[in-house]
This record gives sequence, C-alpha cells and structure tokens, in this order.
Amino acid sequence: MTHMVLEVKESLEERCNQILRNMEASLTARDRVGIQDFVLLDPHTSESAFLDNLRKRFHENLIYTYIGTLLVSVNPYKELDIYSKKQMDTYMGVNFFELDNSISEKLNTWGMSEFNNHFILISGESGAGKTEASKKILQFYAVSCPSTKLLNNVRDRLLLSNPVLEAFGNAKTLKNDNSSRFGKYMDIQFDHQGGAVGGHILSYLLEKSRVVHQNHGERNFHIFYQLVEGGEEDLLRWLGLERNCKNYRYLVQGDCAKVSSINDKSDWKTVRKALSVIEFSESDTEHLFGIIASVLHLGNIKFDVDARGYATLNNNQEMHWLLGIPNQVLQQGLTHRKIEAKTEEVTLYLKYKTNQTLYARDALAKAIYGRTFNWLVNKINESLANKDSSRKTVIGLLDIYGFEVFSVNSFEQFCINYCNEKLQQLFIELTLKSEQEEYEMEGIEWEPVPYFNNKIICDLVEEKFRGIISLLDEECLRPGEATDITFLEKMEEKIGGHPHFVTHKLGDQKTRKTLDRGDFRLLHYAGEVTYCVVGFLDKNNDLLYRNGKEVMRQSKNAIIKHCFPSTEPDSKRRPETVVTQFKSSLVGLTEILMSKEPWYVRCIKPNEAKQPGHFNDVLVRHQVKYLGLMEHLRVRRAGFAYRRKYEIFLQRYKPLCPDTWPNWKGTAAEGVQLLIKHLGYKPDEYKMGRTKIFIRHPRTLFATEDAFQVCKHKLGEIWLNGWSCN
Ligand code: AOV
Ligand code: MG
Repeated sequence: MTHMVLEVKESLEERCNQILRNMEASLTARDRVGIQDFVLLDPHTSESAFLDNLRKRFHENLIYTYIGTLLVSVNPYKELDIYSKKQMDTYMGVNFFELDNSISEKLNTWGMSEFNNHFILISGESGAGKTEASKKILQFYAVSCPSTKLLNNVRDRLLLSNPVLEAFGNAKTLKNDNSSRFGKYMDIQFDHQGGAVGGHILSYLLEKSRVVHQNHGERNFHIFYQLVEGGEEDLLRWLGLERNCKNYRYLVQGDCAKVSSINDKSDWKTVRKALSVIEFSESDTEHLFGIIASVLHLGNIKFDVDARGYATLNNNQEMHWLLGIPNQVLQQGLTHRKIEAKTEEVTLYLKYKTNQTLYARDALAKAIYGRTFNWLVNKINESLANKDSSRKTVIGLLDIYGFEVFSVNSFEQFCINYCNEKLQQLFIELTLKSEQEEYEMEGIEWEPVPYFNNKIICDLVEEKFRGIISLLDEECLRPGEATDITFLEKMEEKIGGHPHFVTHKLGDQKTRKTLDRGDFRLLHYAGEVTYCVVGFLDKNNDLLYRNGKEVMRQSKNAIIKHCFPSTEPDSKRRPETVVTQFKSSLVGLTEILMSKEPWYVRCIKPNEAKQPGHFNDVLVRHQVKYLGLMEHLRVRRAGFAYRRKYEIFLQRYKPLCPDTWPNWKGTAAEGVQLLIKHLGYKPDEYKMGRTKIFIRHPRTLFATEDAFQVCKHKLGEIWLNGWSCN
C-alpha cells in the first residue's frame, strides 16, 4: 500500500511540474497573444491592461479568456475553426491551464469531476454571444458523450430542440439578427458514465407583442418568414398562404422581411427535419403550421364599419377553416364583447368600435402564439424526458435575453432589463458578496474588495408595496380610472426621491438629459434606459376577453384545443399580471440556480456594427465595468479558487495518504492537514478555515485530482469491495 501511495505522490509532482511548464510556455507567448487567464496578469492589473489583453486575444481569434473559473467570451462575429469534433476531442480529459482558446476545455474541467449538480450562467448584453455560447456548450456535451443508439437519440433531440425553439422564440431586432425573445433554462441530465440521458427546458416570458407589432428594422418571429419563404408548395396552398411576406400585415411593419444574414428557406428545412427528430407526428406539424398560418390570416382580417361606427367582419375571408371555428362564432368573437351579467342568466354582447375590434384581434393573435409556444416547449420536454429514473447529474444552462436599450423602450425592455438586474444580483451574491463573507466567516485574513451592489435597483423594481412592479399592478387594478400617465405620477409620488429613478417632472439634475413627459428613466447597472410609459398598463394586464377564449374552445385544431381547454376557469378574479408572473418565475429560477454549483460565462460585444475584427475600446470598457470583471479579478486573485468542507475533501482524497487511508479516526481537519502535508502542498498554496480548506490555484487541485484518478484506477479492486472515496 505504501508503495502505491509513493507512486501516486511521484505522479502528482510530475503532473504539477508539467502544468507549470505549460503555464510558463503560455507566459512566453503572452506578448503576442495575451494571457489566457487574467489571474496570471500582473497583480496590479489596471483596467487598461485588462482591455489590452482582451484586445490582443480578440485580434488573434482567441475569444475566450478566464478569470479563474469565470470565462470571458468576446463575440468574434465570424466563424472560428475551434468547435470541430477533432478540436473538441483534443480537449477531453485535459485541464484548462494546458490549452488555449476553447470553451470545451473549461467545460471539461467543470463538468463531472465531482458528482455535484452545476449550472452555467451565460450573461452579457443583447448580441454579445450568449445563445451561441450556449449552443457550443450543448454541442460539446453532445460530442463528448459516450455513444450508443439510445444516447445518440437523446443527443440529437437535445441538439435539434435548438433550431425549433429559435424559430419560434427568436427574431431579428436592431441589436441582433437572431435575438432571443424568451428566456431559456435547460437542464441536461447525465448518467454515471457521463452519457446525456435526458433534458428539460423551462421558458420565461416570451415577447408576444412582437406577433402583432414590430419596430422599424425588426422582424416578427423567424418561423413566420420560414414558412412563407420555405414552405412546400402543397403546404402553402393548403394553408391558403402566398409566397410573399409583403402580403401579411403582421410581417411587414418593420419593413425588413429579408435579412442578409438569415436564410429563411434553409432554416425552414432545418426546422422541418428537427421536428421529425423530436418526434412530432404528421398531425402535430400540420396543426402547428395551421396555427402559424392562422395568425397571419388573422392579421389580415378586414373590418367594415357600420353607420354607427361599429365593426363588422368583412365576409370575404377564409381563415375560419384553418382553426376549424365556425365563421359565425369567429365573427361574433372578434366584434363583440361578452359582458358578465349579475344574474348569470342573461348574457350581454356589446358591439365593438373598430379600434376595439383591432385590439381584440391582436390580443387573440398574441394569446394563440404565446400559448402555442408553451405547448411547443412542453412537447419538446416530453421528447427529452429521461426514461431512466436512476440518479443523474444535472448541468443547467441559462441563456436569457440580454440587457437592451433602443431609442424607444417599452414594457418588454423593462421586463428584460429587470431580469438582467436579477441575474447580476445573483452573480454578485454568489461571487463578490458571498465569497468575501465566507472568508470572514471562516476566519481567513482578507482585504475587502469594494463593488457596486445592484440590489438597490432590484429593490426599486420589485420591492413589495412601493416598488415599480407593485405600483404598476396597483394601477392595473383600477380599470377605467388608471392610465399610463397616472402610473407615471404614482411612481413620481412614491419613488421620486430614488437615486436610480428620473422623470421629466423630477428634473434633469441627476442625468442632465431631457426627458419627455411620458418617459421615466432607470439608471440600471448596465447603463441608463429611458422607458416610454405608453402601453405599460395594457401590456401588463394582457387581457384576452372572455369570449376570445370561448371562440378558441370551438376550434378543431388539436393544439388550440389543448391550449384553450374548456376546463380553464373563466375566473371572475383577475389573473396575475404579466410582470408579477414574471417576477415569480424569476424567484423560482433563482431557487433552482441556488441549489446548484455555479459557473459563469460573461459575454462581451466588441462593436455595435456586428462586424468581425472591430474592437471598440469604449464599448468593451463599459461592459468590463458593469459586468464587474475587474472586481471579480481582484477577489479571484487575492482569493482561493477552490474550497471544500474538510469532510468532503478528506473523503475523496484520503486514499492518497497512508495515514488517512482507509480509515481516519481523528477530526476531518486534522486528516486534511496530514493529507496535504503528505502531498507536499506549499504553505502559500492553501489556508485552513474553520470548516473548509481553501486552495489558491486550480493547478494544485487538478494535480491532486489527477493523482486521485490514477489511484482510483489502481485501487479498482479494493474500491469495489466497499472503500469508496466518492
Ligand atoms: P445573444 O444571445 O447574446 O443576444 P447571440 O449569441 O445570438 O447573442 O449572438 C449574436 C450573433 O453574433 C450570432 O448570430 C453570431 O452571428 C455572432 N456570434 C456570437 N457568438 C459567436 C461565436 N462564438 N462564433 C461566431 N459568431 C458568433 V440576445 O439573444 O439579443 O441578448 O437577446
Ligand atoms: Mg440570445
């Protein structure tokens, strides 16, 4: 046994030396290509030096740089040859100090070295590369999984769920030609051998308003254009569609149906193929495309106006048969509002004026699309469900819409930016704040690193009774009396003094920029955003009149039937508002994430022009600032890359020392002390806290882990007899 432990120790030293040699080699290359881990830069790195390093690497096509365990990624805006299967294979089983420029090497180290559940939080502003990063990560896991027929099946479904969800949930905006208009959290489930055995997707607040309205230069969701441009002749004929996006009102408001970076025809083929792999039946796809076509027809419905200004449906229309709803019912639903009678026996129908009819039509289109999207996510989840209930390791991937600022910002941007504030808050909690608090709690000497805590902005938005969400909901409860302007006035009254809130009335002293009367400005962690208050109440209420639902219940389309079930209560109570539902779903998401081990990818957008090779210093510096990267570096550099409870550390690594293996009778802390002495840890490499060991550099841990793997291999027999170290 002693002999074996000695051997392991030798291999540990050799491994440490090898890692150091590789790091030195990487240091000599640094002048040209920059350095791949900021932690290795000069201890007094300035923001300019930080930027220089990012820029150097960007121009060498080295888009990934670490800060310890955080990965910084700069969008190259061009395809790089670093994601091929061959490249990915090179990274398997190798620690990240030994390689350059790979997202997968990092993942490999992160992945399944310990049997914890992990999540990867990918953040950055719109167009910074979050969705691409999440796809690369998924691809890496898919490629690195063991291959069996069953596993390949799961792999293909996991991979192909992406183009489907992107078709229905992404759209061209002014910031990004493939902008995510919903939030996505995906769990990938692994078995003990590292095979992906299943997955599950949670989606967050789809930007439904895009179905009926797009700003100039933007598009509706990709799927509409894919169907019209790429749909097979027979299919289009059956759906009553013409091959010309310009003919559909819901597709032309942004005046940019064609986008040079997007090939709707080939994307259509990909989606078709993906749907079949995810096991959508013929009838599912028929019904699904029937709905997409119906939404387009709905947008084109014309109304006549009678002598008294009431709307009647122009009769020459052919949409009714698509959803299988009798024409009469549809007409009634779109032009009349059902009024709740107190006695229950009498039902009153009020005729709509034209603008009300248009409102009812758009509300219906949004509801149909939104509910269909949820159905789609559920359907994909059924296909990804893990059939085997044995213990799984889970890796969660979070890819949400990034922080965005347009020239006019509305309720949608408010929700998206609020969500980004929450994620920034989570990041701060888990890194800058808790990390420093932990050192204090564990009695580790520590020079505090100051940072901006955006909790003040989260509170401004979500605090009970006086936060913006509460005030908005309050106004939504006063139909007929409240307006967007009374909401604005209420904010001025209740939160006017807040340092992150400005309106026209409150004066310009805080930002010195003019504001219109209908605007309010929030000073977000990532910058100022001016929101136009128009439409906030309406979008937050998201009312679909009761008879809209009733109409849909008569549909013969199976998906619509499912989405508008007759069991859905026609609640007399008001449903929760959109933003309150969103707030609760973010609380749920935070809970999921807090139960897992976090890893971070912080994405940076190098320029606004979406061009390769352009590195805009001002833009990047701003992102480096608000993403808190310098603070993170300071904490990382002065701190410890790895920490574990003594018990867990000892349990895993005790076979590496004859004094602790197989049984150790003393306290866990004493055992760890003996163990690391035996392994030759240098005094400045670690600290012993009250309950945990803290290890400064990952390389020390990697070497220990490698030695453990060798030992595990050699001890295989004994292992099986019950002295498990896991
Ligand atoms: P986002 O997810 O962060 O924005 P994307 O991941 O969609 O941004 O990236 C925007 C575009 O940048 C992509 O469509 C690609 O053209 C390019 N790109 C990003 N990352 C890479 C990469 N690693 N390699 C090559 N091209 C890349 V948003 O969803 O709008 O917040 O909501
Ligand atoms: Mg995205």
